[in-house]
Amino acid sequence: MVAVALSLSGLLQSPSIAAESSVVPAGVAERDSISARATGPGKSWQSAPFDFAAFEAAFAGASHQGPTLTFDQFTTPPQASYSYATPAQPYGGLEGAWLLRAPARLVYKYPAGIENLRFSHGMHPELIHLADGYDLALNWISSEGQRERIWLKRNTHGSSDLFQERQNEDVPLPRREGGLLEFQFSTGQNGNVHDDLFYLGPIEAVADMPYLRINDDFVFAESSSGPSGEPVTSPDPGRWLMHSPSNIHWPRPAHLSTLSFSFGIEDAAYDTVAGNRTDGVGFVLELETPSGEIVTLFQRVLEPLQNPADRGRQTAEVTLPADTPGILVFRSTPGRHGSDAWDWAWVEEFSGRAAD
Ligand SMILES: [Ca+2]
Ligand SMILES: [Ca+2]
Repeated sequence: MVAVALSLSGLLQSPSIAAESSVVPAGVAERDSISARATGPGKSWQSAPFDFAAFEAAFAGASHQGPTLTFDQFTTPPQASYSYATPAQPYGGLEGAWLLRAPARLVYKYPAGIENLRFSHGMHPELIHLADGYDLALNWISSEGQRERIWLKRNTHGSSDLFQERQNEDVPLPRREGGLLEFQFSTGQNGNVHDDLFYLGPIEAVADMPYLRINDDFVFAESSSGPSGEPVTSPDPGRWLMHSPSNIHWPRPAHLSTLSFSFGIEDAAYDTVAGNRTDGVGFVLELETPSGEIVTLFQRVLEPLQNPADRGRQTAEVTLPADTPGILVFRSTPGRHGSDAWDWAWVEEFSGRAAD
């Protein structure tokens, strides 16, 4: 007699049992329609579809843990984390990675403006000869609940010589305002959850454009330009080189009420022993309104060679006019004496406060 268990985990005691799943483009099982099927001589059985709603409801009140999504010096934990059979737990084999079992979901706030997402995943090394693999999809979920597939990978024996290795991904993210980013793991080509123990993380978000931060939101510049016309560069997280003349352009966020930042000139720019003699750098923040009017919000010239008070890190906090749309422009200029020699300026940590 063939014993048939109706739970997915029970069915998996038999290697002859596969799961039946609906197929969406590229063959990944939809998360609400996985069911298991058993066949024997002249007979077959099929379980009820896997009840993801009940599965996720069982996590009510639980803390949702998993790999953090890192951007520069900022980290974001998952808003929700669902892993079959056991909760996500840190993986000792790779710093920043967590172990999960398919089916699994991890949900983060969608990192608007992020250009690429880099992350690692892979089968637990002790199970690579036992498991048949898993599928991983990245989805955007709109605030209305619409789901759009961004990327898909089938990590299955035969799909890649790299199956047994750590998978290092670099996925371009489409620009989306708001919504959620979902990592969706399903049980793979044959729908078999047996030994589907894998890891995910660390997850790193990448964007080159300067940003300003308003609480947990990042607003990325539309454009920037350094002295040679190339976009400004960032030697350290949150810091941008503003050798004169440079500029950064942002669309003015409607709810932005104040903007603070730090700025300065490298010590080496006025190292007279080395022969370096900057004649000063101007720093300007302007708002260009749709009618073409330029509203100067902040202006300061630093002449550190002559004025010790102008050396080192300076800070500013600027109040923006309410209800005035436009383009925010931060600029560095050659200063009062007009030379751009040794004008090694920088700016960092644009931090905004939203109107109440
Ligand atoms: Ca599998
Ligand atoms: Ca100068």
